[in-house]
Amino acid sequence: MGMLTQKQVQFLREELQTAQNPLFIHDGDGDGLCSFLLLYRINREGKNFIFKAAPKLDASFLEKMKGYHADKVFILDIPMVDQEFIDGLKRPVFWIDHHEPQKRDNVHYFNPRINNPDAYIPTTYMAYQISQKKEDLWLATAGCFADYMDPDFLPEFIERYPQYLKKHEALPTMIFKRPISKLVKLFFFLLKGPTSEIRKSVKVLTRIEHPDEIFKETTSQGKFLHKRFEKINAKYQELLTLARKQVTRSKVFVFYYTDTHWSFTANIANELTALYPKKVVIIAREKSGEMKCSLRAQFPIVTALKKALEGVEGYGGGHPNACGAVIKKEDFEQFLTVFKKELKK
Ligand SMILES: [Mn+2]
Repeated sequence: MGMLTQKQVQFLREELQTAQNPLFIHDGDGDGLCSFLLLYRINREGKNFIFKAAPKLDASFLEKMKGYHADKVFILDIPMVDQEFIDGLKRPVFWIDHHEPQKRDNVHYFNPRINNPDAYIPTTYMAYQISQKKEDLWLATAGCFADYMDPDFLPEFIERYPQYLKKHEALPTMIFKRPISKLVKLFFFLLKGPTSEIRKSVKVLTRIEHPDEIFKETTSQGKFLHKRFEKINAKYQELLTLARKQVTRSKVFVFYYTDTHWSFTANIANELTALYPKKVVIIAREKSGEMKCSLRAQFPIVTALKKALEGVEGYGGGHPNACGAVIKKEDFEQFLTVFKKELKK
């Protein structure tokens, strides 16, 4: 299947155990955050750095890393890391990821796609293989759902937390329509906003033992997170409602997005795709004469995208069902016309 082998799990567990002050550099999304929380909660040692400039971690971040005085560095859910960055750390580096496999030296690299190109194993899944702390099952489930994976331990989650999910259903239904959807969004939304608030939220998250602390406000630290979540979620729901009002009968739904402060594009695109499974959802934002687009569907679209990009000034690509593209503003209408035609083929 492509998950970590027992030997790899053992190796990583030992490396964590013997670390005095590990630094966890993780992606700024639900999978990245849950991976960090799972690994941190094994020994409660070390610090985290949220990497928001995805996809590439390069040498420009080295200076910042020095301040952490880490003895080992764990890189989680980050697609690309420059060789210069790895070498510049001058520390043992452990890199766990599940994007396109990369070739680098001087790093312990774990990626399920090396041996199985079709494997879809979020970083959280591997982090939970390492942690195996039953009390953190809720973090493992939320992180896998955040990256759109239906993990094999889900029946156990349903048994332990029926108030969040009563039964197994289609993935989009569980992620967007059941109470667990709030738990999944939590790990995205708490990473938005001012850095000081993000840092505080993550610190509090490391100490939460049960999701009810948050959603039923059974502890003061849970209540703090819930308040902050509700504030951000209100902005998200407002945007989602606005988007839904603009849906037409067309196969392609383009939502023009302007707000730059709260970056909800990926979440909005995912949720709209779940709500309108037969449509292609394009979230488009204009920036310096170009349309920056995030495209999603529950069916393959990348071939139609590539064809539609041929006749215009622009570029793009990605996964079969989820792509990104940048198109010159003047060419955008023409791009859409060709894209719609290509989708019918
Ligand atoms: Mn991921």
